[in-house]
Amino acid sequence: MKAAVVNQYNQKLEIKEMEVPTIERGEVLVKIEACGVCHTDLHAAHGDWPVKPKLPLIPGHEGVGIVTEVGEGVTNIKVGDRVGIPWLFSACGECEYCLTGRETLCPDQENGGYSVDGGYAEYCKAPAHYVAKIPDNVDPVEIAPILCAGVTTYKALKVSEAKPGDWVAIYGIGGLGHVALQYAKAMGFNVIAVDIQDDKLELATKLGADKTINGLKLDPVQAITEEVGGVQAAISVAVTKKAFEQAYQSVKRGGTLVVVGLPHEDLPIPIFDTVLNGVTVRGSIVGTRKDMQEALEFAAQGKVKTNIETAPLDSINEVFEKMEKGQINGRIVLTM
Ligand code: 8ID
Ligand code: ZN
Repeated sequence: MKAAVVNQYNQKLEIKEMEVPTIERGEVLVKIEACGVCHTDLHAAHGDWPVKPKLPLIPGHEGVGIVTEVGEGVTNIKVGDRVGIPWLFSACGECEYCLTGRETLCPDQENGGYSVDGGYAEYCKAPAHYVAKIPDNVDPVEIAPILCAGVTTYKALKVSEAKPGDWVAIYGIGGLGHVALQYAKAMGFNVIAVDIQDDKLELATKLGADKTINGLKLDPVQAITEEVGGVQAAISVAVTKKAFEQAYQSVKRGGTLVVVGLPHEDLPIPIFDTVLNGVTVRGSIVGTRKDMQEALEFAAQGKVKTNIETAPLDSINEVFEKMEKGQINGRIVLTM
């Protein structure tokens, strides 16, 4: 099979022929149709984070495809089913987090396209209990970004505890942000989209954002304070510290900053303001299998639509280059 492989951090990916994975008990083999390119994959290829991915690595955690083989003992998935292979590749099923429906916090989890090989390939294997069943009648290419961008931002909005009618700010209208704002609208929030590029803000308006702010032209904190008195929740899915600082400052008293983007920097949080204003800062990592079902359902019902462009698998290095330069509006999805 053809695959895109990270051999060393900060080097171009190699497109090479590899063995199709052999499945074991409880696993399924998936012929990948499409795989979205998440900024996390770029962090992985750069070895940006404290926890490093395996090497060599086939990245990709937005892979969608058709099951061609099922291992012994698999009862929930059959050959011919369309499934997605997400970041939460597997969890132990036994720890306090798994037992309380918080499997994304499992310390023994594996991560697709990070600790194990992912979807930048013609085939990928995964445990049957952790693949996402893709609803009927959706386009496999369009649905791919929901596997990470969708579920992650849907979950972040849920844990923000904002209520219908509240103002919510989304910082960073990229792959995650452009679906975040649609989930936010579908959940009944008023949405302010913040980015540093006008074309991304035009897309945000088209997708339903109530207000947009270009952070290079206007101070978003001042604008948000003046226009709506601060937001109940700010979700930062940008990849710069500056956006996180501004997102924190945009939150009104009693509000929440949800930290989702993962720039390799620290976020200095002022103790005095956090205490006096009763602000919550919380991290949010992808979503559980139940969150995934819900996030996919929003898309299947047409309430959330990804803005995608396709590219062949072997153009991954150019796709990464575009991502680094901020030249992708929405998501690029690799097709096999
Ligand atoms: O579960 C999680 N927590 C999770 C899941 C998936 C992805 C976290 N992530 C992380 C990724 O690893 C990455 O760090 O979320 C971040 C965003 O991923 P993405 O949406 O896939 O990246 P992108 O498409 O490149 O979009 C980034 C956007 O941020 C904007 C850019 O213009 C772009 O639209 N942006 C930047 I960079 N600086 C900004 C600023 N100062 C900004 N927007 C507003 N203000
Ligand atoms: Zn991702």
